[in-house]
Order: sequence, then C-alpha cells, then structure tokens
Amino acid sequence: MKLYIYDHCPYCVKARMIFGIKNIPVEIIILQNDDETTPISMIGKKMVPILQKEDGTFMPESMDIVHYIDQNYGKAPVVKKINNSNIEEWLTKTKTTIFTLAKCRWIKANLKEFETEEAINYFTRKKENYEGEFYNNMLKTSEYIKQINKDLKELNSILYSEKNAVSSGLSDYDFHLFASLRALSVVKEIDYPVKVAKYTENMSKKSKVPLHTGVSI
Ligand SMILES: N[C@@H](CCC(=O)N[C@@H](CS)C(=O)NCC(=O)O)C(=O)O
Repeated sequence: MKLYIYDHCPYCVKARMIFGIKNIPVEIIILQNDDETTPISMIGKKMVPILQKEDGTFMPESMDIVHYIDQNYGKAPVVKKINNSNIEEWLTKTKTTIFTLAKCRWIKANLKEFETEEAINYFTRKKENYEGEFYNNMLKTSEYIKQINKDLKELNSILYSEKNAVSSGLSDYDFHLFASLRALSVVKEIDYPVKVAKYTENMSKKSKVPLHTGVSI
C-alpha cells in the first residue's frame, strides 16, 4: 500500500498513526504542496491523505483510512469508537491557537512538501487568504503561546492517562488529539505539563510518527 501525504498535515498524521500502531507496512509518499495533478488524478480533488490500497484503488479521508486499516489488517481492531468527550471540546477551543502558531512555521521548517519556492507560495497564498498574513501571525507568538500554555494545563487535567486520551485503550480521540499536539510540536518554547508531554512522546513512539521538535521554530 502507498500513503500520499504532506508531512505537516494533521489529517495525514491520523492516517500514518494506524500503520505505525499496528505495524503494517506502507510506503509513505510526500507530495509537493502545489502538486494539484497527482491528487486530482486519484480522487478528483486536491486533498491528502490518500491511501492506495493493495488492489490499486484510492481511498481519501483520514478516519476512513484509520478504520479501514484497523478492521482489515493486523490482529483484532484496536480503535474504540467513543462519543462525547471533553477532549473534543478542548480540540475545538484550541484549533485556532494551535494552527495559527503552526502554519506560519511549517513553511520554514524544511518539510519535504515545501522543497520549492512555488510550493511555499502556494500554501502561503491559500492560507493567508482566510487566516491573515503569516508575518503578522508570527508577531503574535507570545500572546498565542500564553494562551496555549493555559489550555495545555487544562488538557493535563482532562487527559485520561499518559497513554490514552479518553479511556484505557485507543479511541478516535487519540488520533484527533495526537494530530493537534504533533502540529504544535513545530512551535518552540511551549510549556508542556508532565502528563501531556509524556502522552505526546508515547503516542509518537507507538504510532512511529516523529514529532517536529527537531525542526521547531
Ligand atoms: N476530511 C479530510 C480533510 C483532509 C484535508 O483537509 N487535508 C488538507 C491538508 S492538511 C488538504 O489536502 N488541503 C488541500 C490543500 O492543502 O491544498 C480528512 O480527514 O482526510
């Protein structure tokens, strides 16, 4: 199987996680961010992640990929479906802060999807149209870090354990939560409370999706 992704993409992180967690071999292919032709030829739109299954067909949608792999590969399924978690509220509340901090940094972090000027400009233009200039967002760093540090303390108190987000065992929320925390790992000088820090490291190891701490800005 092949998984087409961007390294920064939180949805792609979710899809990557299940292969790592279940030890299922997959070839990871990182597309250039301005490559519209490849994804459109596969699924009719410019969106990743895309899984190329063993029969050659293509599957989009991160959580569909997670459940497809979980149910069809490896031993018994490992992902529980749980509704209504306060983790969901936390993720909704922190979305703007986390991704405003991350987006203006991803283009500077030497990620593979941003190898060319054209790829960087494509991403910048697309995001700045809706979310304001990266330059200005970068200037708001200390204000946003203050906010996320407060939010992370709250997460520390609602997190089930150092290993799981909402219950003993994996759930969809582990995929959603780790995807956001991994996005945040491109930001330097965040104060991670102990349980959140251990959860992030444990999930990175378990899923074999490396954090961006090594290229953080
Ligand atoms: N619902 C989709 C959303 C995927 C998505 O929005 N991917 C973004 C990358 S993070 C994308 O491909 N956007 C188009 C673009 O970057 O031009 C999923 O869960 O897989």
